[in-house]
Amino acid sequence: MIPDTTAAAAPSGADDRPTTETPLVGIIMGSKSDLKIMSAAAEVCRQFGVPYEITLVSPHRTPHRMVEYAESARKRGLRVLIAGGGGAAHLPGMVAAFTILPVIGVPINSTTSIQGLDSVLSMIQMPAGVPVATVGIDSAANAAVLAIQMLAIGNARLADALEKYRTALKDRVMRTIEELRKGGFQDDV
Ligand code: AIR
Repeated sequence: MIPDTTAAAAPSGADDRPTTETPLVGIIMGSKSDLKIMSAAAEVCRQFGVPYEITLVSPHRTPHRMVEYAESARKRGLRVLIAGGGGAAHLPGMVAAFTILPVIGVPINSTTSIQGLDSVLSMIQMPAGVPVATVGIDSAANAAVLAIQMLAIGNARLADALEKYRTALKDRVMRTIEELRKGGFQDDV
C-alpha cells in the first residue's frame, strides 16, 4: 500500500486533519530532513483547498517503494507529482520514468548538497521524452503553485482562485510602493 504516511489536505480555511478526499497532488521527498522545505508545498495545496498526500520515497534507500509509488500514482487518482530531493537527487527523474503524470522537481539544498547545485543538475537535463519540470532551489511553494496551475486547466474554481492569488500578489507590491512613496521613495528612478 502506497503511501503509508498519507495526509490528505483539509479544505481551504479548515484545519490540517486528513480528509477522505482523493489526493490530486502527490508530494514526495527523499528524506525526513527535506520536510522543512517540502512542507511549503503542502501549505500551498491547503490554502487552495487541493487534496494532497505527502510521504517519503527515496530512490536509493527505498528503490522498490519508489517504483511502486510511481506506478500506482495515476491509478490512485493523483494528477501531478511534486518530488523533492537533495544531493544526488534522482527521485524526480526516476519517478518520471515510471509514470506519465507530470512531475515537478524541487532541488533541495540539504546538508549533503553542494548548495543545491548538484540537486538542480540531477533534475534538469532529462532525456527527451521524459521531462521533469524543475523549479528553483528549495522552491517547494512554487512547485505547488505550478501543480495547481496544471490542475486549473480543467477546474474553474482553481482558475478563479489563481486569478485572486495573482491579484493579491500585485496588491501587496502596490501597497509597498505606496508606503515607500509616502516615505519619500522615488519609484521612477
Ligand atoms: N536523498 C535521499 N535518498 C536519495 C537522496 N538523494 C537525499 C534526500 C536529502 C539528502 O539525501 O532528499 O535531501 C540527505 O538525506 P538525509 O536522510 O541523510 O538527511
